[in-house]
Amino acid sequence: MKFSFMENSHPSRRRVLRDALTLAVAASPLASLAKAVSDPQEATSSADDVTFAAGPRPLVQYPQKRPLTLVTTRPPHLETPFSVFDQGPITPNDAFFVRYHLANFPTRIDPDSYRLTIKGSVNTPLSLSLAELKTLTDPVEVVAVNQCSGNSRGFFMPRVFGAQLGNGSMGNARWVGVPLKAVLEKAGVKAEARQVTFRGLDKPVLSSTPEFIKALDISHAMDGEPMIAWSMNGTDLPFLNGYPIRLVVPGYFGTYWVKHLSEIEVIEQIDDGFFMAKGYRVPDNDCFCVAPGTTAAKTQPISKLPVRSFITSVKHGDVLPLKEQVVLKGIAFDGGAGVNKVEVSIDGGKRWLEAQLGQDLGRFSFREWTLAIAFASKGATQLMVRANNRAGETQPLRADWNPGGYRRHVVETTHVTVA
Ligand SMILES: Nc1nc2c(c(=O)[nH]1)N[C@H]1C(S)=C(S)[C@@H](COP(=O)(O)O)O[C@H]1N2
Ligand SMILES: [Mo]
Repeated sequence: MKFSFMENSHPSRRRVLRDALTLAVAASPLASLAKAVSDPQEATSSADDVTFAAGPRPLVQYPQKRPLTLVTTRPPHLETPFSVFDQGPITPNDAFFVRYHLANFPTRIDPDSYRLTIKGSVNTPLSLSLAELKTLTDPVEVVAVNQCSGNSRGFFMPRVFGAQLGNGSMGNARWVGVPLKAVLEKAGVKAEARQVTFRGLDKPVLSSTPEFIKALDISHAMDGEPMIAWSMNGTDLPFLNGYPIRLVVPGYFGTYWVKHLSEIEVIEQIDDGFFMAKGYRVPDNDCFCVAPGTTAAKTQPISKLPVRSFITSVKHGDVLPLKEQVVLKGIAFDGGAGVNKVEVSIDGGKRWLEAQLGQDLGRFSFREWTLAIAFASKGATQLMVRANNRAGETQPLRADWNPGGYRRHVVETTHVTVA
């Protein structure tokens, strides 16, 4: 059966939904901030217009968040309304997307008694308070994109299982914390170490559901880039983005960015937990892709963000003026090589024009781009945008396919009319 939010338009159904959301935050110290979900009838008209079979999606409001696009309620998966990405290269905390796997996520955390445990193949197991963590070494800062592996999954053709995400499961923020390396060095990693695993405070509801545990190779964990962050855009992490501390893995998909980080374990084998060995894997080949409808013989854990770009100033169906200057604007990003060129086509891909790049906030950040154009003729046309990075990578004109619906990075096309 096709799920439609309109099914909730019956008053009693509507109340059930609203109560379920209120319940999720009722136990939280943030409860006073919680707003019930807006009327789904009303919300459908204001939500992002995603052309999914499921229809337009409603907006919901959670603590510390402005209304965000609802994907699922239990556990919460909320997307950033796409218009936010046109308002600057940094995604505001209250607009930042939210993704959880397990319904039993924390609603109350006491920073004074919070502990981060470091155990396993180390010389000195540690249990650090937040104060100890914050003073362990000089804090470091990075502007980095957190993008869900399944961002844009809803556009996969043929369609794939999993949450049908639009383009709003990504965000760019300034993170402050300590390098993971500093914490591991304090504990003293043993020579036999092969990987480091991370878990947060959220727990499965059923004991048969696997815990959310992610792993990085020891060389990556010790290379100075992954960090344990407590600050996002100059303030504490929002509760739903991992308060009080989360792992930040610049250049890597969001799945590794473990929230409410509570336990780090150094292990002497390759982690065989569900979320490394079964979930979040991509075909083990150059394009991380297979022919639609097939599966790969060999897979590997998803890792770095491919180069990607969007037009943010124009949306599908917009009408643009003839023979007048229009400044197109958007964002581009990659896994850390750094975006060095953005090209735009206003004629469906026949000719490509080089856009001007905006301020460089670092190689893991969104990079804004602009391009002044003028249309010479009337009628329907397609705007396209393609980014390149310093590693010589670019975006494909035809979408790659993989069964998980991961790492979409096809050249985006926006259908407009010139009149
Ligand atoms: N503790 C915990 N951390 C987690 C997850 C989770 O389910 N639990 N999901 C991961 C996934 S898949 C993504 S995309 C990011 C999303 O980060 P955000 O909710 O801050 O946007 O968190 C990651 N960290
Ligand atoms: Mo994700």
